[in-house]
Amino acid sequence: MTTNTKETVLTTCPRDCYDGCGIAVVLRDGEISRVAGNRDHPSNRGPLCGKCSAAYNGAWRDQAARLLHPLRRSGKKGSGRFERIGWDEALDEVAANLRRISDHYGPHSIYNTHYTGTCSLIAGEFPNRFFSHLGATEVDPDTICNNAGHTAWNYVFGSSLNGFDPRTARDSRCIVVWGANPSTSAPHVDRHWLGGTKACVIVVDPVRHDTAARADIHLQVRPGTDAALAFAMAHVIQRDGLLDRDFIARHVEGYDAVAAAIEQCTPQWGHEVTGVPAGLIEKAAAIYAAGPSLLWLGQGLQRQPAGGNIFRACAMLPAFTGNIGRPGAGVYYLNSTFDIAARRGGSPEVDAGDQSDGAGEGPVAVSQMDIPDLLQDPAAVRAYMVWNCNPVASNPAQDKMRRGLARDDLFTVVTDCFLTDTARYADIVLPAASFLEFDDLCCSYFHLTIGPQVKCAEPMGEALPNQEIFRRLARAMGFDSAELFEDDRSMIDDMLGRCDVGMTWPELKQKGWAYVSEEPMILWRDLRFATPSGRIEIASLKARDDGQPYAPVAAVDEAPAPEWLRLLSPADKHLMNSSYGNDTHVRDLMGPALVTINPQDAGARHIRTGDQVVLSNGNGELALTARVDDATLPGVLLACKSRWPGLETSDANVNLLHIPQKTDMGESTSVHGTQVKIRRA
Ligand SMILES: Nc1nc2c(c(=O)[nH]1)N[C@H]1C(S)=C(S)[C@@H](COP(=O)(O)OP(=O)(O)OC[C@H]3O[C@@H](n4cnc5c(=O)[nH]c(N)nc54)[C@H](O)[C@@H]3O)O[C@H]1N2
Ligand SMILES: Nc1nc2c(c(=O)[nH]1)N[C@H]1C(S)=C(S)[C@@H](COP(=O)(O)OP(=O)(O)OC[C@H]3O[C@@H](n4cnc5c(=O)[nH]c(N)nc54)[C@H](O)[C@@H]3O)O[C@H]1N2
Ligand code: SF4
Ligand SMILES: [Mo]
Repeated sequence: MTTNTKETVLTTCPRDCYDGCGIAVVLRDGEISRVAGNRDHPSNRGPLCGKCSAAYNGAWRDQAARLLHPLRRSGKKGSGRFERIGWDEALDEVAANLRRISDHYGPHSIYNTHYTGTCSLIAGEFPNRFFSHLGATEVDPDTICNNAGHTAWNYVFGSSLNGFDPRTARDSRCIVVWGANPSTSAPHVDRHWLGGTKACVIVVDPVRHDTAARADIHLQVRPGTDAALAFAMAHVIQRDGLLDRDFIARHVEGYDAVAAAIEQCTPQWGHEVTGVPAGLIEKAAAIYAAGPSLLWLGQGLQRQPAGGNIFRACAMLPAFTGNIGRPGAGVYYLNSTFDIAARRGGSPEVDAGDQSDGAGEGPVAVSQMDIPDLLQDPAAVRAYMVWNCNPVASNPAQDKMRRGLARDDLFTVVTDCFLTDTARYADIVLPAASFLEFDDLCCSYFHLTIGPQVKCAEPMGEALPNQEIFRRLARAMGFDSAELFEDDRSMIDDMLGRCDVGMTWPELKQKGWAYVSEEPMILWRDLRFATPSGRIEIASLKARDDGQPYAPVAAVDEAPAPEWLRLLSPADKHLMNSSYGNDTHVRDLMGPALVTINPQDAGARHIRTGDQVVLSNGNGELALTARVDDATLPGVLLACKSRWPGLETSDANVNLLHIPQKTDMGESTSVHGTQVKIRRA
């Protein structure tokens, strides 16, 4: 007798993506046959993005691509030669090394580096309890991505994690997307949210990407000049009587500290320093001020040397026009959807737990920008514990990263689903289960939705979810604190209870998603801000105490010297950071690594589309294929991030050229401030 069953399981995409899509997994006879979009989910309303459709039906379910067993290095570091070992042996070896290093040199010489490989709550946070207990040094995760923006908006609003509810756009007359590229980094937000709005869409970006091309107004600003653009827009608002003086008097600190500077920043001056036509500055400012307006500041925007100042300057626009806290008006960087859901209770995040008191000192965080250098120093870093990230592909100074990881006296453990470029340097590799293989909770950081991550299959080979790996490692270390062993279901029930979406776990699994509230939320409605004054702080004593300017300044980055160009390396349409870079179908779609160059710069160097070119700076040289296109400004190159270095003909990706210069605040990456020369190969 043949059985022939078909079942659909609703789950959620846990990638580091604004969209937070719903997934429908089709099981035939209990086995996954297709991973597709959940058409009833409010974010995607149909298919998944192209990259996930490919990878979730490709590499992520391919036994030949996945890591199936713990491995011990059997060749030179980086050679990728390993032998299969058992879990007990692997964990005992890791535990013995961590104990040895901790006892001899202190636990701070063990570095915990992680980020958003999976953003599901337990798999993304639980392992930090282990490292916190151990007293390891944390590599501050946000410093590779968005910490300048967080730091700046903490000064201004007292939080960078409370944005707007996208559904409030039904009341908006204007939506500004500033330094984000949703057509790539949030494809369903781009299609359904921006695509469906009647509001005037204004995009501010040096690149005419698809969202910019479709916008009502595109302000094609020179990289790193956005603070000046914000000041010039504020000039128009001030000059034309568009300030909301009542709102400023009640809710804003520091208008007086910038009013004189704004007076100086005419649209004509703005044009000269930013490249944006004065008429467009006037027009955009008037439409924004009339409101109700939404302002979305992208993560790309703050990956500039003065990214923090840029964020503080942009905040003047909502603060001085009252475009926050009412229907259709608001500001957005990221939504911490779980925190927003938990307003009525405590925070539902899986917190990192108590710090070890045995170690005598709590973990200190260091910036990702310091890691390439620190890895060269045997006295500083003795163990490098990597999970949920791929630093060889994603971090700056790729060459130096590899040299550091090649150190024989560095004990490296990598936990991943795949044998990444970083994993190739590991002493011990631990195989992680994928999101299709265990239960967890997910949320979107744009939409105010929470979704279940539902187990659809047994983990491949001997892979285990992050949380189970670190429970077992805690046992191998002889730790006995109860929080290190908490089980998944108890954490899920606890978080669901605290975030109060009115659904139990079985109900959430059935429905596939839940909104934090049925009706659109007006975030910041009470206009109470967690700043020292309780108001929006355009000028900030706290910032000044931290060595920052008291208020934002109308400064721009110095223009590159002759022959030098700015290199932008934002999100790649076909990848999720470096994830999917090993999927064969995705690789076919991507083709060779490209650099886009403006016809003017190309002509001066006799470069044509399809030519091999070499990009160079103090870090080294990288060969790419040229694409001549006026989508980028003269003086600006575009080459997307995060291809797998080891799969490139040049054995490197664009991070070879990324110099780890810190932003003005938050010790964060300024990758989009990178400068290079370019020539024909
Ligand atoms: N040039 C340039 N570089 C950049 C940027 C840029 O704009 N330009 N952007 C930066 C930004 S914004 C970010 S966020 C970083 C991202 O950099 P990383 O944090 O390194 O992100 P990924 O490269 O995606 O690496 C995530 C890894 O986690 C693995 N993974 C997925 N699910 C799981 C799981 O359940 N368990 C475990 N253990 N592993 C899992 C994936 O296979 C993948 O290898 O890159 C930064 N690098
Ligand atoms: N397909 C795909 N989606 C992703 C990711 C991915 O790798 N691939 N990564 C995810 C992650 S980790 C993140 S952090 C987000 C990032 O997504 P976004 O927030 O969209 O940020 P980026 O992709 O870094 O860059 C967005 C835009 O910033 C612009 N930009 C750079 N410098 C400046 C400047 O000085 N001024 C202005 N106005 N604009 C500037 C770039 O030209 C680019 O178009 O995307 C997430 N989504
Ligand atoms: S990566 Fe983003 S767009 Fe793609 S399926 Fe996941 S949530 Fe949706
Ligand atoms: Mo990121």
